[in-house]
Amino acid sequence: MLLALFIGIVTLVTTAGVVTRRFWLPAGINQHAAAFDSWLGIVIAILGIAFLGAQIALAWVIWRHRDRGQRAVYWDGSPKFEVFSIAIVTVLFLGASVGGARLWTGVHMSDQPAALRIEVLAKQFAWNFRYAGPDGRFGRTKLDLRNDATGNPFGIDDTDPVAADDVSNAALRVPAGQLIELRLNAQDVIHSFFVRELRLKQDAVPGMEIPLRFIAAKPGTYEIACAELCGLGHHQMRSVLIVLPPAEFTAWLAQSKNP
Ligand SMILES: [Cu+2]
Repeated sequence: MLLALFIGIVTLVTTAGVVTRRFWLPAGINQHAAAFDSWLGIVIAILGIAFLGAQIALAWVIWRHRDRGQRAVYWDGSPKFEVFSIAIVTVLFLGASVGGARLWTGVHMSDQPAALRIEVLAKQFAWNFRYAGPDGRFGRTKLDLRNDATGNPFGIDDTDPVAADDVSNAALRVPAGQLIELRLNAQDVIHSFFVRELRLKQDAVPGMEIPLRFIAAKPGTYEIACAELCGLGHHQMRSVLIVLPPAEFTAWLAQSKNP
């Protein structure tokens, strides 16, 4: 009886939190985020109805068959009902993935040329970002030059003239309203680049260079979190995405130099 009441209360609080948007993501900062939110809203509404139905049924069964001193009975279940529920779940899951696929491919598979490419190096437990500088070309790097103590996490080779204007930074600065392409790489284990306001999450895998494209329309500072449990210091692995008006970004890039 008490258990049925408890389930009812937890269900109500959870549902109310989502319906009133108290448990929700922070406001998005681009078109993708808006499209993602409306799709997420549909999926959450469908799942929410299923969740409510299942929890109410559970509470009802617990209350209806509570111990009143009667003999326990055993029920074999109903194959028809099971097949029916599996069919419904299958349709919902396939529908959700087909419906969401367009949104996903729009972000990840577009062949529009990016205005700016930035290399991202994830490692235990920090993020580093590398810009090609005003010449638009990334210079040579060497693994044995990688050194955090000297401020050169990418191992940029200063003897290469192309590398002279390369910029590496622990924060990610991007110009607002332009298509950015990150090239994600990991030095040690799998990490995951996650910015809630962009509604984007992508693993960074050692030995792979994974592209991730986005446009950040609204200037501001947003948290970058590592979304893959990557070791003891995982909770400290964060940085910031700073979205700047394009002119400010160009000025920042021009005055920053390879350390
Ligand atoms: Cu990590």
